[in-house]
Amino acid sequence: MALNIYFCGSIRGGREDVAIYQKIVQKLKKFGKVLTEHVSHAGLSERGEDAACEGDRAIHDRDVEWLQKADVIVAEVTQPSLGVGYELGRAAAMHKRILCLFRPSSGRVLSAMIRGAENGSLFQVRDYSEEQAETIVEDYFRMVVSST
Ligand code: 6IA
Repeated sequence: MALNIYFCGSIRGGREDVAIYQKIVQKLKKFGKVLTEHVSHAGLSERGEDAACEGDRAIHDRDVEWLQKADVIVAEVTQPSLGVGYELGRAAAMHKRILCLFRPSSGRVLSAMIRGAENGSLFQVRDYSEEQAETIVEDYFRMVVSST
């Protein structure tokens, strides 16, 4: 059975990394159904001029339902986002399998609440460079598939 994959990336936190989100989501689709492909859509702006007419409560409730349904959560955490941090906290409380991807080349330092949640098993954090994005996803999912 195909894995349900929940991809997290910044929306209102800023869309600077959307091209990388796209690259990651394309790769994730090889390993399962990506429930949140819209997060990687270039047309989705942080201000929402592309007119999402659903309210914030509907977005929140649907996303929490998808988190519950997800087998694996993959989050690009370089661009700080309250929503992504919240999703990761909820997912960790649900004992989901989580992979966080961070690019040190951004010059940022990852939140201790994400870096410090790494436990070598369900919650993993990988530093990567843009060129490594696809390989890192591939290596991770090979490990997940072989352990399930
Ligand atoms: O705080 P942020 O907006 O950066 O949170 C981004 C995260 O929250 C993403 O990983 C999404 O899964 C979730 N999220 C936030 N906003 C939305 C949304 N529409 N649709 C789906 N998931 C969302 C917001 C559109 C709005 C800009 C008009």
